[in-house]
Amino acid sequence: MSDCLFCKIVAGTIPAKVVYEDDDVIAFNDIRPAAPVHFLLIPKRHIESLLTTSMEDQALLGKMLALAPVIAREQGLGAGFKTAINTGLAGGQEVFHLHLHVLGTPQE
Ligand code: DGP
Repeated sequence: MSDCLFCKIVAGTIPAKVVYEDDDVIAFNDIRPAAPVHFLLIPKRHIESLLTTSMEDQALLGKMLALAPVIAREQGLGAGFKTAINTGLAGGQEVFHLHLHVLGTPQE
C-alpha cells in the first residue's frame, strides 16, 4: 500500500533500525521505545490488522510468533519479554499494518 508507513519501511523508503529480515517478515526498532529493547515484527505483505486476517494467514502468523523469541534472544531478552498486538482503533492501534510489539529489559 503506497500510503502505509510500514510498507515504506519494508520498501526502504523510510529508514528504520532493522534487527531481522527474511522474505516474509521484517523486524525493526520502535521509534518510540517503551522499554530498553522494543522492536516491531511485521509481515512484509500489507495486512491492516489482526482483524483482517483469516485462517489462510495461519502460517504467517505462526511464523511471526515463533520468530519473536528468536529475535528477542538475539536482542538480549533471553530471560523474558512482553508482546502485544494492538488491534483496531478500539484496541489502540495507531499504524494500520499488522505488527507485533516485543518489549523488554536485557538481564545481566
Ligand atoms: P500501535 O499503537 O500498536 O499501532 O503502535 C505503533 C508503533 O509504531 C508505535 O509504538 C510507534 C511506532 N512507529 C510509528 N511510526 C514509526 C516510524 O516511522 N518508525 C518506527 N520505527 N516506528 C514507528
